[in-house]
Amino acid sequence: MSDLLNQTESGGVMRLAFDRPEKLNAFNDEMTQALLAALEAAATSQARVIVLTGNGRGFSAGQDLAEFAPARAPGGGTRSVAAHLRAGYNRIVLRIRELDRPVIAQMNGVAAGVGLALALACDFRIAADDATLTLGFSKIGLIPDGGASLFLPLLAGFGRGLELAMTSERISAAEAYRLGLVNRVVAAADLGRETDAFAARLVAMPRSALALTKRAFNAAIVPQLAAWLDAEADLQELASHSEEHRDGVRAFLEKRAG
Ligand code: T3D
Repeated sequence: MSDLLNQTESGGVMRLAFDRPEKLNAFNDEMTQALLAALEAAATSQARVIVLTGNGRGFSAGQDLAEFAPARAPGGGTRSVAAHLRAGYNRIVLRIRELDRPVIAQMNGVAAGVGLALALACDFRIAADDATLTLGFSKIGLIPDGGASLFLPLLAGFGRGLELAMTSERISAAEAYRLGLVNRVVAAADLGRETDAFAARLVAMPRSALALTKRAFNAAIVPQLAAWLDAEADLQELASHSEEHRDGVRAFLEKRAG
């Protein structure tokens, strides 16, 4: 259990809330491992629906770039980005897809980087009308990871997906809905209530039918997910060795990012 992930359960719904609001719920290693452990425990829990959300004004701003930077600085260590992805985010994505019950991303605020990737890997996304989405990776010399290079074009189409990936344009919840990236957009004040109502509808459905439906969709649409996450991690490793990557992270931390 970690202070960075709040877990509650009621009415058959497990809610996991990222709790680093001052950093827009950017993932450090502690929060990543806490989420992974909670999702692993969810597989054998009584909960029939899992909700992921964030406390404060962010869903998640992705990888904590401050934690990331020292390890990538010249002489600052030998951290392999691919190994980091395989130990954390890739396992989380696989766990979300393999869970035999629906996982909903309740998008309360900005979702960026791998924070957005994890939301895209969920079964459903319900966004507050003031939430925003940005891939962000290209700004720091990276490629979309955490399965985003697969789920983004699946949901938004190849052309718009590629555009969002390459430009890192920050889009509104309404635009995300238009593109098919989120299932519904609700007034920010109603987000919790609307998510609860949707989750309750799922709880009332036959459990095995939902589990088998999810398995069928996975097998039909993302049968090679594990292999793709592995390949994506290798591409990210290549990207992470560039000067553009180091400069991009430095620019963000020095608040020079555009
Ligand atoms: O090894 C591996 O596994 C590699 C994997 C990488 C996966 C990734 O996720 S890479 C992408 C990482 N994320 C980003 O590049 C997004 C960075 N953040 C932003 O671009 C902006 O913060 C947002 C667009 C998300 C929100 O902008 P805004 O203006 O609403 O908020 P802000 O003022 O920028 O951020 C508020 C605070 O959160 C601020 O802290 P401060 O100055 O008040 O102390 C900011 O530094 C902090 N913050 C936001 N995002 C991150 C972060 N701190 C660390 N890491 C972050 N990603």
